[in-house]
Amino acid sequence: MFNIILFGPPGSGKGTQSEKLIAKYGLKHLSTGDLLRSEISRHTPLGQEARNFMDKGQLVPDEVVIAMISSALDANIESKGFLFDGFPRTYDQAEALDKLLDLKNAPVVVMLALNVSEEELVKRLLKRGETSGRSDDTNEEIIRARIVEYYNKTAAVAEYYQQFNKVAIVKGEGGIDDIFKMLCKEIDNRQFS
Ligand code: B4P
Repeated sequence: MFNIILFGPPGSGKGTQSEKLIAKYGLKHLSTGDLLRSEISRHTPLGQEARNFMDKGQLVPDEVVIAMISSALDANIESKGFLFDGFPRTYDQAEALDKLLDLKNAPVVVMLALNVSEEELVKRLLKRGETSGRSDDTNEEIIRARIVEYYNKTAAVAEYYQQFNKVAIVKGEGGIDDIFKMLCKEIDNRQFS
């Protein structure tokens, strides 16, 4: 089993690149953003709680997302490996993920970190907001709040994996296929080394 984390600020292309990576490597895609939006659309109590945070551009509490990931891992025990998209987003989530994966004897192989400038992020998310119907993508103030959350709480996750020498930084601006090729190169270097 091999596990990959796709990391980066909101709008850096995690969702976009995840689709291509899971198709190539046959991994199970676990996006906490998608899981939370599915809870919201099904009007579950968890979804209602999550929505209050997401609509303000804030992170959903750790215990909620960690429990969600834990059950998703248990439900996909036969998987060849996981692509974590948008998780972990805090230091505590990173520690919790390591513990969960230790139990399965299946560590994270690499954290792929997409690097994109703030102005490009805002531009992309406002553009997506024109068609996505996502309430957190239509208001520039909320988008900037998400980016601030990222720098305050999420950027530290890269430091966590850096101590194990597992971070690969990839430029997330340019053509989608060119970025995909750079991500694949980083994975292949580790998978077969
Ligand atoms: P997410 O669903 O994870 O989404 P995201 O960060 O907004 O976007 P992503 O980086 O996936 O962008 P995409 O590829 O789609 O999070 C939403 C919210 O959920 C968070 O704010 C938080 O409240 C909550 N949440 C999720 N996980 C959580 C956790 N672990 N803990 C706590 N809370 C959590 O790309 C964006 C746009 O850019 C797209 O329109 C795409 O077409 C475009 N694009 C992509 N690559 C491009 C390129 N190379 N050039 C030009 N455009 C590009």
